[in-house]
Order: sequence, then structure tokens, then C-alpha cells
Amino acid sequence: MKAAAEKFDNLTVLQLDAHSDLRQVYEGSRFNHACAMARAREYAPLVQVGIRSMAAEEVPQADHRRIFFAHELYYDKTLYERAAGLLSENVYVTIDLDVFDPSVMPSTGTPEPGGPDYYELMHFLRDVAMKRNIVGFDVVELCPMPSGKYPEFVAAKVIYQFLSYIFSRPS
Ligand SMILES: [Mn+2]
Repeated sequence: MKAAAEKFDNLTVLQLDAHSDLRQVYEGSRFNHACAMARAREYAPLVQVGIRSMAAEEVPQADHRRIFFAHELYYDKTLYERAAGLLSENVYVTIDLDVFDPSVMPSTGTPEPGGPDYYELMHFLRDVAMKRNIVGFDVVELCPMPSGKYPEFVAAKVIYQFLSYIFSRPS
């Protein structure tokens, strides 16, 4: 994200995640996974989508015009358009797989109930890829379980499908 912010003007970081990850410091480190978006925001403005878990100390850190909670998205799908509308032309997308409901993606370190399903989230990613220039993305937090491998296929398909959306954008 730092490199993308150096290379591209007018960059926004779009975070899809169950967790806001806005702690300044966690367990003695500024670079703990719980601090990832506090660090990202030092380089580019953030839009956060699918959030449903925050520590009390993170609430005042959040920009409440730019955070879209899962329980609000569940009842009002037009909020996805509003989130997309906040993005600048260049967008870096960080996808924490725990953004999905655990019924879709159970293999994460910190699953949280109440997230969007596969079609809902991929529809949003397609919309973003059609309207904006995606300069990079990451997919994190896959934590495979011995009991079944379908979540690994979900993760692979998210990457494959998002790449297809990005490269099919009309020029
Ligand atoms: Mn997360």
C-alpha cells in the first residue's frame, strides 16, 4: 500500500474485512495485524466495508462516513454503491477473507458471523473494478482447516474472479 501510494496519485485503500484493524498499537507492536489499517491510513484514505468487530478504543479512530458495517449492508444494499462512490480513481483493495460470512469462508483465524455471501461481495468487487482503476490487491487470512478444502477453493476463486473483473474493464 505504501508503494502504491508512492506510485499513484489519488489513491484510496478499500478494505473488505470483518475487523476494522485501526488500533494504533497491539501487543506491543505498531505492525500487529490489528493495526494494519491504522498504518495504511498513513499513506492513503480508507474505505472500510463489511466491518462487524471493533474494540472500543477503535471507535473514535474510525471515520464514520467511510466505514460500512455488515449489519447495515445486510439491510440496505444501496450502501455498497455509496461505498464505491467514495473511492478515488486509483484503488488498492485489501481483502481479508473473514469479511465473508463464515458459512462461505470458515477457514480464517478470527471468523465473525454476519458477513456478506459470495455473490454479494463479488458483485461489489465487480462494480468497483468496472468503475475504478485497481492498482493492486491482496487476499489475506486464509487459515486452512484439516476438515475440508472448499475454503481454499473459495479463496482461489475470489482471486481469479477479481482478476477477471479487473482485466475486463472497458478501456
Ligand atoms: Mn479481519
